[in-house]
Amino acid sequence: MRGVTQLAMKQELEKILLQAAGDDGHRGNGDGAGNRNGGDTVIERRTKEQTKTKRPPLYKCILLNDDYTPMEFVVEILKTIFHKQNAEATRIMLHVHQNGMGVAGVYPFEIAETKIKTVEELAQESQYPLKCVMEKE
Ligand code: TYC
Repeated sequence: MRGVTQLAMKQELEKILLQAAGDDGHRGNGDGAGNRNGGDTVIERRTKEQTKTKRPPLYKCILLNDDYTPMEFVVEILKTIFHKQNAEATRIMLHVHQNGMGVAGVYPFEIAETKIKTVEELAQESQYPLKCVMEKE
C-alpha cells in the first residue's frame, strides 16, 4: 500500500516537473521573436526597437517678387502669417525684391499649403498680384 502511494506520488511529481519544463517562464518580450532552444537558453531575435516619432517632410513657402505689391504689404504678410519680427520681415521682403524670390518659412505640407492660400487670399482682397509657392526642402 505504502509502495503504491509512493509510486503514484513519484508519477505525479514527474508530471508536474514535465509541465514546468514546457512552461519555464520564458515568455519572450511580446514580439513573438523569443525562441526556446531545448532547455533554458533563450535566443533573442529581436531587432533594435524603432523610434516611432518620425518627423514629417518639410516644405518651403517661397514669396515671389512682382512690380505692384507694396513693400509694406509684404512686410505685414511676413509678420502676421509667417510670425517674423519687423526687422526679419523687412530683410526677407528686400531679399525677395532684389533677388526675385525668397523663403518666408518652412513647414509640414498642410501648414505650408494653408499659409500660401492665406497669403494669396489677402493679396487678392487688395488686388495685389503677390504670389507664394511651395517647394520641398
Ligand atoms: N517689388 C515690390 C515693389 O517694389 C515689392 C515686393 C517685395 C513685392 C516682395 C513682392 O514678394 C514681394 N513694390
